[in-house]
Amino acid sequence: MIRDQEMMNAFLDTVSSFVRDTLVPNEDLVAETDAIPESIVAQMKDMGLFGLTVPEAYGGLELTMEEESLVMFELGKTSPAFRSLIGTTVGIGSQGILMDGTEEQKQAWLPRLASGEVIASFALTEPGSGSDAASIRTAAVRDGDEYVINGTKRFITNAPHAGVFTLMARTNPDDKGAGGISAFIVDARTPGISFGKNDRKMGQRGAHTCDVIFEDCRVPAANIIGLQEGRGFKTAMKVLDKGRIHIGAICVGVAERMLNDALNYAIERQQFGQRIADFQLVQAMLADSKAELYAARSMVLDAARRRDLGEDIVTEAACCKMYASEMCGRVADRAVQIFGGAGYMTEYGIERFYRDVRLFRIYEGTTQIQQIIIARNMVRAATA
Ligand code: COS
Repeated sequence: MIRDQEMMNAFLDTVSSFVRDTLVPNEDLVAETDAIPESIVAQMKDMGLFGLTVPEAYGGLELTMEEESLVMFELGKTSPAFRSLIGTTVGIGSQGILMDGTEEQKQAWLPRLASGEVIASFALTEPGSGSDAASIRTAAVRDGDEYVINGTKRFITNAPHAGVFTLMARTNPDDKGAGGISAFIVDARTPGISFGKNDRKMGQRGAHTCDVIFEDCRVPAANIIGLQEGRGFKTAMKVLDKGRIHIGAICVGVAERMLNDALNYAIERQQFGQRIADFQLVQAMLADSKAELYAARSMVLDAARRRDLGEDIVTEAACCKMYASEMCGRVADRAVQIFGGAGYMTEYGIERFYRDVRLFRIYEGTTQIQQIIIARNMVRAATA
């Protein structure tokens, strides 16, 4: 759903110019220094990028899912590290508070998230719990008006920058599954929280992840999202459903960038006395990429529109995440192939994208987890 087409077009133009004029020229610097310059972070705040999904009542832009997807198509056309910086605040770090939080919890955090003053992070994954999210062991034990939290969270995106965590922890040790989990809002400055070293990753330099360790960390009982124990797993799943459409949209944006770079290279590059763009085997790679990109874009927009209408989109969100991230991987591979030897060389930039996009098939639920979600829902619907 697009609320005001004219305003949306103006905002998309602003994002598109920002990507072209500011972010793209800084891609190499970000990769070399493993950091996004402060001046760029400030511009992102000014543009409202941290508050894309926060309701206007709390100072955000309140984009619909369709609008958010269109913005991600644009923001995707540069190094994924830039999107990653706003990604957890716009998505998985804030949406639990928005979806299931009390009014007081929303008032306390959403305005500061929308302005970019505080970065939100989503702490679900643990050393022993990745795809099997219901098996988390981080424990939250009630003690008067507080919970005492102990455990380790792993690979937490933006943890080194976070001001607040949406933390999933087990409040009922007798329930080893999804029902024993609660979601907490945890101020990152709470005593008892420490951070591991930044992880060294395959790609996405400039985006940071690390372990977050909770040792006798005391969190007020008033910080359980929605003040209800045992609802945390469902909150996490709802947050991830939305996040998966968002990731699908980003994959479309990055794939468009890579395909565009490959097309320009194929037009410029001469071999056997002609430009390689005129060779049919190169054309096949361009055409397959274009068609798959179009399919992913259409899927994302369809799922986003359905979500805006209030439909159940669990299956569609998983389809988007699976198809768009796999498509993005294939486009990255073909782009490197079209660049040939240059595709393997750092200075041409395409090898960096090839490494950067590998993560999309893994985080927020691997391709295999999406397959399980899709097929389970099919079987359930057919046998209900
Ligand atoms: N929305 C709302 N509720 C949901 C839900 C969703 N999308 N998916 C599951 N639930 C509910 C179920 O209805 C069930 O509730 P009841 O017990 O009341 O029936 C409960 O949650 C448990 O669901 P389920 O039995 O399906 O859980 P599983 O342990 O089988 O796990 C998967 C389900 C595999 C889908 C889940 O663990 C998952 O998404 N894993 C990947 C995690 C991930 O993406 N990690 C990335 C880390 S963040 S970057």
